[in-house]
Amino acid sequence: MLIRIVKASAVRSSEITPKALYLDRRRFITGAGAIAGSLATGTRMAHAALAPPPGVNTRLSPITEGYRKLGDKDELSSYKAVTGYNNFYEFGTDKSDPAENAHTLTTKPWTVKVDGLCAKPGTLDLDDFLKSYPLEERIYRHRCVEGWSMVFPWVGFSLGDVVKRFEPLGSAKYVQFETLLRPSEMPGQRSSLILPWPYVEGLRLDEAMNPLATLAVGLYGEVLPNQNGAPIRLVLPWKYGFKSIKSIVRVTFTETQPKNTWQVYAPSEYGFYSNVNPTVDHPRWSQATERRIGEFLRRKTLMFNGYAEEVGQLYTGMDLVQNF
Ligand SMILES: Nc1nc2c(c(=O)[nH]1)N[C@H]1C(S)=C(S)[C@@H](COP(=O)(O)O)O[C@H]1N2
Ligand SMILES: [Mo]
Repeated sequence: MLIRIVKASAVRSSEITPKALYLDRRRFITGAGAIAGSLATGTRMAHAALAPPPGVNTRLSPITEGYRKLGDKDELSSYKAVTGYNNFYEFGTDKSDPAENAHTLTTKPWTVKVDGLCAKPGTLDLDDFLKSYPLEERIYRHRCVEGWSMVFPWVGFSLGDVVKRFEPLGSAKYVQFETLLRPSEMPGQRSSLILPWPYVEGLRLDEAMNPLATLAVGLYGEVLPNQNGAPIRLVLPWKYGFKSIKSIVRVTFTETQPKNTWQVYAPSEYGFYSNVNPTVDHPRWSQATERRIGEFLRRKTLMFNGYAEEVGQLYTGMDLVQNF
């Protein structure tokens, strides 16, 4: 089973955001690099209009304002869309399955094992571990390889700060991540036909150190809903969404390029780097455009999802077509 193309009719904008709210929304998230007061105010207003319903998930605090450079036409996707239209095959392959099924996942207690080529390996209790990382809100575009996208505020911190703490050895060139394997709570894992389990992903170490690379524990100011990868997941906004692995239980430093699930499953269709690139089509569909969830017309996909300035230097001299 391969990641499916989403039909434009699958989600109508009226299902995502009630029309009155949609029309009411102030759209001030503009201007490359603009982190001015007016922008902050605009973002807060947008949040007020799109905020999660009260009492759904625990509010996180304190949160400082992090990266939020967006384009003129980028508006926040609604909380309902962000938490109701998901890919998390451990809970089923339909977009609505994770929201329906992921409540069965126990996220406390949660431990993350760190091993491989590093000076400070160990097993961390997530609650303790989180205390040393101040939370930031980062607003990113999120582009799935299937051709749809969203924009929304994550809560988290830099992956690079975490990586440093484990002191990777000079021989460590890559880092691999692994999702929880718990078929009793993850119904999709009861079938090996869906994907090989557990889901794994990898990055080159310098990619992991890029300031955009985020470990997220929340979104829209709240604790991460299970369907979005609770209690901790990666967010790599310049790469196709499948690189942003959910519900992480293990981090391993390696010398050789680690496996990633979608590449193992279909090597002719999915690669290791998987940077968003409108000039390299998927063998079965174009990547030149995308559908922003909640919008009708498709928009152009941007090189590195619009983050070329921030991450382009990681790939100088590389053949971006060959290394899809
Ligand atoms: N463990 C795990 N991580 C995963 C996936 C998955 O099926 N299992 N799906 C990926 C894909 S294809 C995308 S697009 C994003 C979706 O994240 P979202 O549901 O929070 O939008 O998660 C990624 N991380
Ligand atoms: Mo995806």
